[in-house]
Amino acid sequence: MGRGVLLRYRDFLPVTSATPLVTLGEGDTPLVRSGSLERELGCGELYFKLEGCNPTGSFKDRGMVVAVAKAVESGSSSVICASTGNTSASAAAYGSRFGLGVTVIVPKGKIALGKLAQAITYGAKIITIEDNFDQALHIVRTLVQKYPITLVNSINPHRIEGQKTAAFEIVDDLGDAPDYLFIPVGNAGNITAYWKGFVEYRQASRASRTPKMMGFQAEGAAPIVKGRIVKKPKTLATAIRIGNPASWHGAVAARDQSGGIIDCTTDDEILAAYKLMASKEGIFGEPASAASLAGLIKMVGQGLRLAGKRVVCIITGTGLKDPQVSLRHVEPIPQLPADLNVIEQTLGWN
Ligand code: AN7
Repeated sequence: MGRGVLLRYRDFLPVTSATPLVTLGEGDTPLVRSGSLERELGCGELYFKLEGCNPTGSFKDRGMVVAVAKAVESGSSSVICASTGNTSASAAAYGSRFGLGVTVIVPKGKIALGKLAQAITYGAKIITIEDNFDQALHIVRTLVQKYPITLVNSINPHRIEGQKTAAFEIVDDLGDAPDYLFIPVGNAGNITAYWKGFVEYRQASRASRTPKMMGFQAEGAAPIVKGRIVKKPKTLATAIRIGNPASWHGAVAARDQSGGIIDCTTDDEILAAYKLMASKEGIFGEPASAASLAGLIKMVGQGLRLAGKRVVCIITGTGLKDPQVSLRHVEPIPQLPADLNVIEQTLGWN
């Protein structure tokens, strides 16, 4: 507990005697069994993996700790990333922890408030651009050609290495791989990483099988589903507002090798799952995270039979990151004087 992924899974990671084993306590996140949705959806067993419990509130910390440790090991003094928000928060945190300079480039107005607050407070140098994530990543790729600075987006293979540890944890917790894994897809690094983790654990005989990988994009940002780049991606799930995923091929390989699918859900389906997960299970994930549950609901609606099956939904980030989505979609909240009678009347309790 609290050892961090570098120490816990060092045998499966690019850890050498020169790698600093620093941690903020990432990994070891809860795998929580569903209280009610499992029955409603007819799953044998349904679990949520709460990646929002990582130190900066998203799964990015698993990969960032490895990428930043390797950057330090190689003598780098600064890192850079493009981000829809969570990668920048994580890079800023681990960069400050390891004493590195951090620069982040994010799309203006399209990153959730909590994520921006994190990057600011951790002390990163922040640039916003009047364009989307894909363009920010293009700029970052160009900058690292010109300056001695380490790129820590998931095209850095150390990020994928760290993120695959979430698959290890699921197998360690369940005793084997699940039948199905539902996961949001944006830049597609995470689905690529999970698949790598499940395959490596099977090869190491820690698991007897691998799950079907069920990836879900947002309908307005679904390049892999459509088979072409989306120039102007649109979705309220800003974390996955990505039109040209860097790990496109990794996602397709995960889908095809596992016998899974990559599909999309509408923003309305994402919002419904976002509310359902909170109101029925007590789990507050961010909108992008709800794409996994929205995808599961969609598949069950289309006739996927999950009786007797073990299903895991990855909840990639905490809902606290993006309170504005919640507040925008709420009924008006009564504002009353501090008067017991009026409050009782409004509650309908008298
Ligand atoms: C909560 O932070 O791309 O498919 O720049 O923040 O591995 O990209 C975030 C992605 C899912 C999609 N859920 O994962 C970024 C960024 C949440 C996320 C994804 C993201 P990938």
